[in-house]
Amino acid sequence: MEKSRVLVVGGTGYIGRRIVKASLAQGHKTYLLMRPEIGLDIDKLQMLLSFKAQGARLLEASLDDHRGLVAAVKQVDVVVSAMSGVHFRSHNLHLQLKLLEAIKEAGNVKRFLPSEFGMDPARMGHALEPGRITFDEKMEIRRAIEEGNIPHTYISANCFAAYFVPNLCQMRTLLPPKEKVHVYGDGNVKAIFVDEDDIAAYTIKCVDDPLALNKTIYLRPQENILSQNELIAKWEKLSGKVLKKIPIPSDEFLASMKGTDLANQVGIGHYYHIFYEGCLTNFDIRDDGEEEASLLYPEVQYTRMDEYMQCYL
Ligand code: NDP
Ligand code: GO6
Repeated sequence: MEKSRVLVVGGTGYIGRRIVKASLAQGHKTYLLMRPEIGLDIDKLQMLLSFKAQGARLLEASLDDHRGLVAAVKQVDVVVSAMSGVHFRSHNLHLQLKLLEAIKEAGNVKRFLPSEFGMDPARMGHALEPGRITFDEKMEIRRAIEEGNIPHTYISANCFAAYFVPNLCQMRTLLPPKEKVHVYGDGNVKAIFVDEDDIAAYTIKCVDDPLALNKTIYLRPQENILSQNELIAKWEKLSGKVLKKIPIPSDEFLASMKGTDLANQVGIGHYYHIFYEGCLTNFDIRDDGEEEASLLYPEVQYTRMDEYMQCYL
C-alpha cells in the first residue's frame, strides 16, 4: 500500500519539526506550509529549506488565504496540525478553524490530527481557570471536526520530556536543580513523560492506521509512567548527588497563582491537575474510542527517562 501524503501545519515549531522528521523517516511524502508571514525569520526559512533538502515539499500558503489553503490541502491525504499553544487571544483556535474550513471544502482529506499533544481535553471539563482555556479551545475544535464529519485522530501525548523531566518538574526552569527540589504533595502521583521524537514517531504511526481512525490515542510508554519521586530518584542515581526535598502542600501551590502573570497562572493550574490530581493516570484506557500507542506500535523503541536525562549531566 502506498503511504499517505502528510501535510504538517506548524511544521517548523517545537513538536511540528519532529513530526516532519518522523514523517520523512517513516517514508511518507511530506509537505510543509511556507507562510508568507515568515517575513525576515531567517531561522524558520532555513529550517524549511533544510526539510526541502531532505525530501519534503514546501507549499506556499497563508492560513488567511482560504483558496491557497484549499489548494495545499488537496495535494495530501493527511493533515497534522502542530500549531502553537498560544492560547491567550484565541489566536490558535481561530487559525485552526480556518484550516478546518479548507479541509472541509477540499473534501479529500482522509485524516486530520488537530494540535493537541497534551492532556486529554475531554477529561478536563473540571479544569481550573485560567488554564482551562487550553482545553476549552481544543474541545471547540473537536466539536467542529465531528460536526463536519472529518475523519480524525486525537493524540494525547502527556508531558513533553524537555519541559518536565530534566528540571524534575520544577516550573520556570528547564535545567536540573542543584541542591533542592520542590515536591508536589507527597510526590507519589504518577505522571507520564514522553520523548518528543517518540511523540512524533507514534503520531505518524497513527496517520494511516485504521485502528486510530476517529479515536483518541494515548501515549503511555509503560516505563515512562513515573511519579515525581521516581524521577528525582533516577536523577540522583545518575548524578550521584542527593537533593533536599521541599514538599509543597496543594493549597500553598494553588495560592502561588495570585499576583503572577497569565502564563504562570495557566502553568500552575496545569501542574496542579497533573501532579496533585493525577489527571494523566487516574483513568483506564478501555473505551471503544480509545487506544494506547505503545501497545499499538510496540516496534517504536521509546526513550526511557534516565537515558533522556543523560545529556543534562
Ligand atoms: P510552537 O509554539 O512551537 O508553534 C508551532 C507553530 O505554530 C509555529 O511553528 C508556526 O507554524 C505556528 N504559529 C505560531 N504562531 C502563529 C501565527 N501567529 N500564525 C500562524 N501560525 C503560527 O508550538 P508547540 O510545538 O509548542 O505546541 C504544539 C502543541 O503542543 C500545542 O497544541 C500545545 O498545547 C502542545 N504542547 C504540549 C506540551 C506538553 O507537555 N504536552 C508542551 C508544549 C506544547 P510555522 O511552522 O508554519 O511557522
Ligand atoms: C505544557 C510549563 C513549564 C508552564 C500539557 C510553565 C498543554 C498540555 C501535559 O508550554 O502549562 O516551566 O499536557 O514555568 O495539554 C507548559 C505547558 C509547561 C509548556 C503547561 C502543556 C502540557 C500544555 C514551565 C512553566 C518548566
